[in-house]
Amino acid sequence: MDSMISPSRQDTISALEHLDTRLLWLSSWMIHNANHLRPKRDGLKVGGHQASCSSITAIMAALYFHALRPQDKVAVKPHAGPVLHAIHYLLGNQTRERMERFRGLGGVQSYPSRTKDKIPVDFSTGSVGLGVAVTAFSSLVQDYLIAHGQLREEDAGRMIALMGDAELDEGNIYECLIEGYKHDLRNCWWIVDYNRQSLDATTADRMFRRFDDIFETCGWRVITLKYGKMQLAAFARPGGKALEEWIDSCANAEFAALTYQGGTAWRERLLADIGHKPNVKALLDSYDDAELARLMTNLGGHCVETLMDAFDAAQDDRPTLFIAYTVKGHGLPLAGHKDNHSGMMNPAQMEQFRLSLGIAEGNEWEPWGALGDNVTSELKAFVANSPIARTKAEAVAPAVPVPAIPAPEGAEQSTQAAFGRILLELAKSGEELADRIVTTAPDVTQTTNLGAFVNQRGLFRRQELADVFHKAKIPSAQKWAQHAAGQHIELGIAENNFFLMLASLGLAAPHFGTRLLPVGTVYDPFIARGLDALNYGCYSDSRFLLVGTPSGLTLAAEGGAHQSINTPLIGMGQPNLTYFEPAYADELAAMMAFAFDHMQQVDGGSVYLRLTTRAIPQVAREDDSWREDALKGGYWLRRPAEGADAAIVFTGVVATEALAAWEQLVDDIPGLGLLNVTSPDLLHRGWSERHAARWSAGSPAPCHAEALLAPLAPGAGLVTLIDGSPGALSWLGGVKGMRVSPLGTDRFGQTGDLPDLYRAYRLDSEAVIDAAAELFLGP
Ligand SMILES: Cc1ncc(C[n+]2csc(CCOP(=O)(O)OP(=O)(O)O)c2C)c(N)n1
Ligand SMILES: [Mg+2]
Repeated sequence: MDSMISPSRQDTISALEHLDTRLLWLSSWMIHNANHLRPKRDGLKVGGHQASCSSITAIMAALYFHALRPQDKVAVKPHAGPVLHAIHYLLGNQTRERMERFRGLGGVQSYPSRTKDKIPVDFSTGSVGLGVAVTAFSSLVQDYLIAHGQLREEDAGRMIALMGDAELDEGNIYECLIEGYKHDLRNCWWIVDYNRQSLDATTADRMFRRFDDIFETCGWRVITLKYGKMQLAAFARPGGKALEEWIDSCANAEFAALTYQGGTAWRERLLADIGHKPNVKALLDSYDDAELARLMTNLGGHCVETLMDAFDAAQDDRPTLFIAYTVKGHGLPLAGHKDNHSGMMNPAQMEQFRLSLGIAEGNEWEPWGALGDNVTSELKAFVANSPIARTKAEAVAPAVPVPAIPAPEGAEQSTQAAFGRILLELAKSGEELADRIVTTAPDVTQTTNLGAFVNQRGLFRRQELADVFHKAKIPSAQKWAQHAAGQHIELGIAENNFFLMLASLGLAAPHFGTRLLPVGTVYDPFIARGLDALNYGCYSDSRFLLVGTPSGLTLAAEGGAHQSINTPLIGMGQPNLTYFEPAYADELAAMMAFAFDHMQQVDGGSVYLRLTTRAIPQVAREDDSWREDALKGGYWLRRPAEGADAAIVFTGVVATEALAAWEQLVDDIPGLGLLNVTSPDLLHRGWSERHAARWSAGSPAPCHAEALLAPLAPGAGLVTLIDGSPGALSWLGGVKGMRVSPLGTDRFGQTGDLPDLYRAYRLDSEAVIDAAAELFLGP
């Protein structure tokens, strides 16, 4: 039990109002300092969004210092980052030094960042829309953990998004709403800072009420906070009804413009429009110009009392959308101007603002500057006793042991089929790892070979759903029963949802202190559809195994729209994601064991496997010596002779063509090597890190690419071959100054069978032989 006596309602309101003002001041000052006071070295704009902060300070004061419980998690709209830091400054979690370095190296980040900021950030935000939708998926993850006995129901928190109204234009919001409804979403609040301004302009009036309809259709409760208490009091007075009707019918742009113009303009306009109605003039006359401006902008989202009551009244677990009406730039001279998104107070305006708050020069960073001893100590106590102050730091979840993963047997195998078999064997094993695997796919479970795992482990759903086909005894290879113990989360065909689901699952360890090992499959070309969400997950340092399959031109008959070309470059270019492309099933098994371990390492990350449905002859191994090098990015399938003049370098499924070409060429090019690059990504990273280390860490060791290429003669020739962008391998020539003839796909493919396509797009052994001839004999 809390020994503290709860503050009275009036004391709470008064404390929250003070905190609202502190947050407004500190966020404005942080941005002002970075733009106007801190010396500039590069002539570039620093930026920051005072207007975006100002419209949400009351909402954040009421949420953080009143409604939020220690187990709740919040995504803060990107441009309110400074408000979040100001909150943690008041809580004692943020330093003045870092706030002084807002948007500078090592300082407060522009947008809340889980990994780069030093304060607790539950969800990164930045790319609008994603930070909102991710809260719904995290709520689903929470339900999954409860159903699997990894989290107690009483520890369930609310997943909350504080969002800008323009985020409601992002398609990923609606994809997420639909998925949320299917999965019976709960414990989720989205609070819209409904300032009716985006970056460019004021937002469309026509959307009024439409959002309510859309969300209610998807099972949400919608609570609109349009008026503040001061407005409600005015509406209750004689003439007030007319004023309320006028506000309700006022267009967004008109309201914004009048807000910017201030009290005199409000009076003129109101008198002209409704001054003739009974009691209106007397009502307006009872406010001076400044009060009238305050009254007209006393919207629900600026009234801490209204916000507090609304939050207090929504204590069940229904997903709830709060539409909190606000003014962008509230309380600042920027208020209402349509261009205020990047607008900033000039030094004179900032000075005026400081004076209006009674903050002495030199005291700008004081957390409680100008409040007086009594108020300061009351506020300090209020903040210290707010539930958020009891939030614990994220725990480090215990690691799940990774067992040996044997390679599936078979003389001919595709990597995709091998993937399915490895998961099936894991599903049948009693390994703890298998219990922590959660699979997911955007409506491609069967075609990406997750089916066998799902048959074993079932689909996850909070409420049991029988498999109708199974019950009716209709033969089907796939069991589709859904229950709380299931381990596959089936998603509709929306790749953005898929990547956000993976991001949320992969954050289970830091968010909930217990590990999940998410495995998601997607058709390789459609990674592009969810690329920003993939990047979002990686930026948040979420940990998952992404399987892109089938991939490349090798998909053959399905044609150019389904054949992925540039995904190797995506895999190479994406930080926090290690890309592997196995040729053989035993490589895949090694990579999956690596992945499950890497996903749990402190300095680990996520892994991307690019697979294919083409079965190829497997190679006989003399020993396991290939394995270590394969996990570093490449190994010699046929070792070159010392001083050899050439090597064939390949990645993935075209191993067969590379091997055939090697067999034909080896007599003519003595000592010819055959290099299997299992991860262009790791090889390239190692190479660039080695160069960077030269400047930072003394004498760096040779990288793996250098070590691999060391036996070749200086100036040797390399023929590179990949079913994807040739750029994924052609850079290898730069490692030791070798000539390269790069083969790969650099045009959209078309339908056809493999011999035709490999011939037309130059992926067959003939192409390798021709390229080798060109290297040595000239064109
Ligand atoms: C995906 C994406 N597109 C564009 C932007 C650039 N951008 C930043 S804020 C913004 C509009 C924000 O408006 P709103 O969400 O209403 O926020 P507020 O008015 O509270 O600042 C845009 C377009 C972005 N951050 N992310
Ligand atoms: Mg807005």
